Amino acid sequence: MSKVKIYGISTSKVPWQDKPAGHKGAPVWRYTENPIIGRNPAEGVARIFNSAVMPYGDEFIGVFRGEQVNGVPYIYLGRSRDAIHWEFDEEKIPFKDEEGKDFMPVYAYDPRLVKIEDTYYIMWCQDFYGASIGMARTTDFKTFTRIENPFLPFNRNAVLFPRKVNGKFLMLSRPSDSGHTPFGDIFVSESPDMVYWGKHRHVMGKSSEWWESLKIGGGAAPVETSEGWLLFYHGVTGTCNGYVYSIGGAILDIDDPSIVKYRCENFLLTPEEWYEERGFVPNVAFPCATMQDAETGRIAIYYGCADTYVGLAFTTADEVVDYIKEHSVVRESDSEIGKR
Ligand code: BMA
Repeated sequence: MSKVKIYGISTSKVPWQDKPAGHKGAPVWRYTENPIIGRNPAEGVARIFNSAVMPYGDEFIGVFRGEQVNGVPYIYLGRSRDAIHWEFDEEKIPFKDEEGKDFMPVYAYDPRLVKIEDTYYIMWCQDFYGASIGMARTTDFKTFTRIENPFLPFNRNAVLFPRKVNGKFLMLSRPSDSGHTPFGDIFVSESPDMVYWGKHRHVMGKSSEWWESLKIGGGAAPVETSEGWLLFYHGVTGTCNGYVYSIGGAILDIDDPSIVKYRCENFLLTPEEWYEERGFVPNVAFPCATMQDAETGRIAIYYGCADTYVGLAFTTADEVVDYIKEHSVVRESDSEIGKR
């Protein structure tokens, strides 16, 4: 029985392996059969990574970043019985506009998937006269209706909260530039209707810790717990040979998530395995989803590896919350309401 309570979508079928004996550092450990999705996973798709999954009926469903062989990223639907072995649709997700006409983005990458009430929302990065956030909704994973782009360019790494807070939809995002963005803080915005977004607040910025000293960005949808919103995000450092992406953890105030209650100064996972260090873009661990079981507190983290593979890592709500709290360093710009 988990001491830290998990609310929201929960599945007892969450993939799981026990923590290996002798595991050191943060209480996040990798699936021994990683990566779970290898190269050339579908016809015309060279690599799948940075993807989001969730339970659906008795099985699992996901939105996957598929890098086509021509280099253009798109989103593909995938299904699984065990949340480890995935089968992908041959065609890209067929987005429509509100009138039901085809409305495909020019490109689409880094999708997140969030269910609020009876509707599933997909958000991703796309071209809106520059990199920005695209969004669509579905209730059946057959019809996908694009809704208004929430923000002006340039912006990336948007992820909705899985329920309304104080009657409003909330979404994290990371304002950026048109390139590989050498800066970036996480902000939260609210909306009454998923069309108009405002009341933007700063959530948290980069830190002086090496692994997140350049920029940070939202990752998996925040998990509601009895301690606050548990956020797995990415932190980036710059080296002479490129960026390194690690997974970080923080806990946001449940009623005002612009306030960071705890923020772990240590990374939870940093590229160390061959599939994280070697690939199209080396040294990338990029979390986009979690699945959890409220009863046991088990959490499975899905993360993109080296812009080439999908990896799976495990933790428990009790262990990761304790670790984040024990190693928490919260700066003034994190703990304030984020309005200037
Ligand atoms: C970011 C995004 C991610 C990618 C990362 C590392 O800017 O494009 O999709 O995983 O760079 O290349």
